[in-house]
Amino acid sequence: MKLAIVGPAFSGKTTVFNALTGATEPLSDFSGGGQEHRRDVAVPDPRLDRLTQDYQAKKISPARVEFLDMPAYGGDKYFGDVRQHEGLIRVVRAFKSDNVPHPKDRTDPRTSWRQDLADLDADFVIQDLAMIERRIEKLEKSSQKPTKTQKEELEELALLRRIKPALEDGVPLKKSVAPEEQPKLAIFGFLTLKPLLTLVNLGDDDDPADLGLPPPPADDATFGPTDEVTIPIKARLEAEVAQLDEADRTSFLADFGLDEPIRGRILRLGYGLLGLQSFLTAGPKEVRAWTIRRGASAVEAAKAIHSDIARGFIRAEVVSWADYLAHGGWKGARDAKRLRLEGKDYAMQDGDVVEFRHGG
Ligand SMILES: Nc1nc2c(ncn2[C@@H]2O[C@H](COP(=O)(O)OP(=O)(O)O)[C@@H](O)[C@H]2O)c(=O)[nH]1
Ligand SMILES: [Mg+2]
Repeated sequence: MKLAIVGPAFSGKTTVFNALTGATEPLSDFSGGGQEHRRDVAVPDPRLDRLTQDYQAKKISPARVEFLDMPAYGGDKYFGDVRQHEGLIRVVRAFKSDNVPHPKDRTDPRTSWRQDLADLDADFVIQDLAMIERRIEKLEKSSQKPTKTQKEELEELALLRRIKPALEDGVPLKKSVAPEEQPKLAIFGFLTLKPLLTLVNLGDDDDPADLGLPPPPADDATFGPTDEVTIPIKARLEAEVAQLDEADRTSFLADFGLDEPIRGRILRLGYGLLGLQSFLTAGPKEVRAWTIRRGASAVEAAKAIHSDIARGFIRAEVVSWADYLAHGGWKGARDAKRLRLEGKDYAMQDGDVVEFRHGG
């Protein structure tokens, strides 16, 4: 999973990056666009800890997520780069500081974050519209000639003409295009179709309610790719938290009324927004979490491990995570007849513990 951090200058993007990855990249000196940073992090997963213990595994391989802290906001190259990413984390500023300039001189944090978000929404719409217009223009010319691809070109042209008006009204494609039609548009990398998580960056002592933020969602696991989620973050605090060791972390968080570092939460939300889930494999050599689409079949899951396993697929032996816990592990679940033999088409569930049988 790859997530790009985007937003206006000095909103706290690099601070968020440091909070999410534990890096200590230098913050903006306000002279310009800033650097690009990239870092991979392990997705914390208590299920893996349990498996490691049960199997006395030598190696633990968590799922990984890559974060990219994008430099200066704006310009064709910037938006071209953003298009390459599977999901976006937007950061807008709601902290008050006389030392940190606002690129549009918006000084009241209670209102500025909403204006900044509205600007970002509008920019994304404009970028997507420009892309559609360029493509329509090109197709109008080329689809006149009878060629092998003429039929597809005409279909694409019709589709683009159909989705354009809503965008002209400022409606993101995620809202105007039916979910089952959205995959057809994947090749364009439209910005308003991207899974989106918005972080409103508060000062250390701010209360989200004072800034008009909606109460945080109760269950992070319920979100999917068509949802848009906005949550508060105290990025500067969280970046400090990321530098503490386990013992200090808990008391530091408690002092600020927080119950866990925000990284875990953002990863959970990211998984949901990108429509992803994990399944688990376990043995004495290695326990491992694998990332797949929600709704992926058993044979797709097998392919995530190795194409040979998918090719020679015989069956999947599956214990759900709930059964694994309820029966004290794989063997207990098997003795209680909770081990299931599933075929290629079985729809994988988050946390399934799996052994694939394959031949050849
Ligand atoms: N008070 C306060 N300042 C912050 C917070 N987050 C970032 N800043 C400050 O804002 C400035 C810009 O932060 P940076 O992460 O470099 O922003 P970027 O340009 O979006 O990458 C730095 O001086 C930070 O110390 C925050 O949560 N509270
Ligand atoms: Mg930066």
